[in-house]
Amino acid sequence: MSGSPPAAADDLPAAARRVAAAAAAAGLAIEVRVMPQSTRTAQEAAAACGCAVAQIVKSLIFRGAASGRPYLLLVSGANRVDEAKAAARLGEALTRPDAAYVRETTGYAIGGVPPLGHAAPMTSFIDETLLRYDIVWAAAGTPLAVFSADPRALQHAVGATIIAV
Ligand code: 5CA
Repeated sequence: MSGSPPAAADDLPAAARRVAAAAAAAGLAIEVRVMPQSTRTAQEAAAACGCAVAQIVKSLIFRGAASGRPYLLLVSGANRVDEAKAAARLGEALTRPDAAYVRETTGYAIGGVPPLGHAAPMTSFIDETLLRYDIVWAAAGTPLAVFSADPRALQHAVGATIIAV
């Protein structure tokens, strides 16, 4: 694995500290790594982490078309969400929100949105293909920060329902 050694908690950006605290509160022990190169996209994160793109957890926010409420979909970096299929599973049509909505509902900017530690809890789902891996990597609050986890432990910590995307 490339990248910097784990940063001491005090050295982490505030957003990354929020993610680490939320993970700890949910019983998930993580070490946040602040990488020297961008992890803004799944491809960049895979290159920085030295893993397959499929092992990158994209934390995608969708907006319920009727309810206006946010949904979190944790999706493998190798997969795209079939919105019609997801809508059928979630029980309402979905729209792709703008960056402001993502920041409002999660508390993080796009490119750093983590799978947990959001401004408010939201209904969450996880792509079943992520569960095939021993280790997956997710954003830790900033476009340079990541953490690794056992996908099953991450699923439990988030309280995500397993779906096929
Ligand atoms: N740090 C990486 C790897 S974990 C990461 O956050 N990847 S991501 O896929 O979860 O976040 C990028 C996603 O944000 C894109 O896939 C896209 O769905 C969304 N996005 C990018 N730009 C915009 C935008 N302008 N408005 C709304 N959503 C956007």
